[in-house]
Amino acid sequence: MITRRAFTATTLATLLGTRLHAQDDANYDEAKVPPYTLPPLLVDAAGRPLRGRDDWQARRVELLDTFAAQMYGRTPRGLAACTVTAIDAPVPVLDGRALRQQLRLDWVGKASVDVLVYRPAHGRRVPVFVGLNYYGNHAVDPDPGIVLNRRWMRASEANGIVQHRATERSRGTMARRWPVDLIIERDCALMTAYYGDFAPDDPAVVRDGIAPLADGLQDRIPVRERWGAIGMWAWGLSQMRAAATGVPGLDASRAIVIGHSRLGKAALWAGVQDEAFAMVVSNDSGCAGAALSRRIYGETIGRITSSFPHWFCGNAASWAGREAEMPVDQHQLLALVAPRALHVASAVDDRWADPRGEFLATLAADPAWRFLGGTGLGDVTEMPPVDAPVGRRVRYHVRTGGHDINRYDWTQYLETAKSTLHK
Ligand code: GTR
Repeated sequence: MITRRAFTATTLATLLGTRLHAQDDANYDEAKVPPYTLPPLLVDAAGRPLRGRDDWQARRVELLDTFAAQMYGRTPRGLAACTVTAIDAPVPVLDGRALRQQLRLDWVGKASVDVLVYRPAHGRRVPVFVGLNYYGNHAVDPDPGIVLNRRWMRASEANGIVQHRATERSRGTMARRWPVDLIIERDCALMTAYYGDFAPDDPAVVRDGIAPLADGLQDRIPVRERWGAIGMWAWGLSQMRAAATGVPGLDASRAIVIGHSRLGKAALWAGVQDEAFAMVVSNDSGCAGAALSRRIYGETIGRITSSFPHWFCGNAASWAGREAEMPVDQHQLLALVAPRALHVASAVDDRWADPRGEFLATLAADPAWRFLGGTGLGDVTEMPPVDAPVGRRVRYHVRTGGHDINRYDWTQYLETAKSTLHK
């Protein structure tokens, strides 16, 4: 017999013989968000108020350590550096306004990653967006000169993936997410690589990227604190930033790490660990990204760690259903970007990623910018309406539409880059 309490949406669906989409069976009711108290931002682990920059630096180290041990895993020390070689000479594109070039990051005999670079043809050094892509560099633009990535990919009919491999039909299929013309027009550059080159996104194949580089370096890291795919993608983003140093026309001191969704989580984790990133962009990163875990709205720690165990360290799953007891929440991750520039964005229909939870985390992180003597969100206290970005060194917008990254989002990121990084 089904009691009233056990009568959930899932049982209803089972009785009706229908299958619910996994994301339908989640809390989307603001009235059901439990009362919660966020871990305070400007106190140390013992609860003492921070007094100045030195205290913040010490607290920063503690917070990074907690996020590593409990969520993303520890980035192994001593990972080998790569060699960077040019696959081709710069090719003029966009009617000569830009140059397109491909580089190879090589850990000889162990791993390699192809990086696609677009930069303004004028050659002066400009800020560079560093971001991973989902279906290979060849999906970013239909240009037949871009190397077709033949590595393992997640199944996707729309992206021309056949038996987990890209085909000629895959070219340009993700172009709408990469408005190269706009990036160039706003005097910025782009560096992108296929995320699966660093860590293929499936537990069965996740080791087929750079994971073997960590062999022998993790003996002193407790098994449950060892990194997962988000950690590897984040490390990859830092490797790309480092490679930007040697590329003409790219200003590696003004590198912006950017990512959408799971790659937004990776961009945040890269941006907080690697302070050489001058700006951090989280696009619809949601649970374990910019959204507060304690709200239990949309995706939860329990859901994400059971669907995607390979993204996290072993300890992460132990917080399933115990969000209120977690030693940290995501506002503290965002705060680790301070005093650098941060842009967090949501999409109003992307309820799975909890847009309000992303805004509230940004608002709760903002005191870190003020504490360090800068201006983050400014006088913002309420979530803005759709398509009305707010903030200064910390900016936030919620866009019309669903889970995606589009030209509107990029327009906002380019604006943040212009107001915070352009000389
Ligand atoms: C979903 C996942 C989200 C987000 C998203 C994506 O299935 O639950 O956390 O990462 O995938 O990456 O598009």
